[in-house]
Amino acid sequence: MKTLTKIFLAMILGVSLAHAAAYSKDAKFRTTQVHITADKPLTTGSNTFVITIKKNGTVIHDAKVALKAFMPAMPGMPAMSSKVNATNLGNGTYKATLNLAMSGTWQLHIFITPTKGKRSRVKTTLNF
Ligand SMILES: [Cu+2]
Repeated sequence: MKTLTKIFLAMILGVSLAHAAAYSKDAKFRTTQVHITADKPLTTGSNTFVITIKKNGTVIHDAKVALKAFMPAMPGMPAMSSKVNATNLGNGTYKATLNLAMSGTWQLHIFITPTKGKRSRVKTTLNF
């Protein structure tokens, strides 16, 4: 009976996970809002993010976007960083893959350069 309940719960969980991003986070700086998602839970190594960018509630669909993740040096560990240019998927969404060499807290900076107007930088963290 207990085993059956577990299997049933696992099935429900599996179905709901299939319909939602495994990872999601929101961050903002002034009027610039970013919504970050990943299909898989954050892990050591390669992580692919899809980011939606809005300014004053309107999507920014024509920006150059770069992501930088870094971790300062710690005792016994050198500073680590990973920087990439994101691919524009259209409709205000951008995709980028970062290499996160170890688990812990990473600082994430998202650099947004629109074709017109000011550049902006949104800062947040990634924890896993
Ligand atoms: Cu570290």
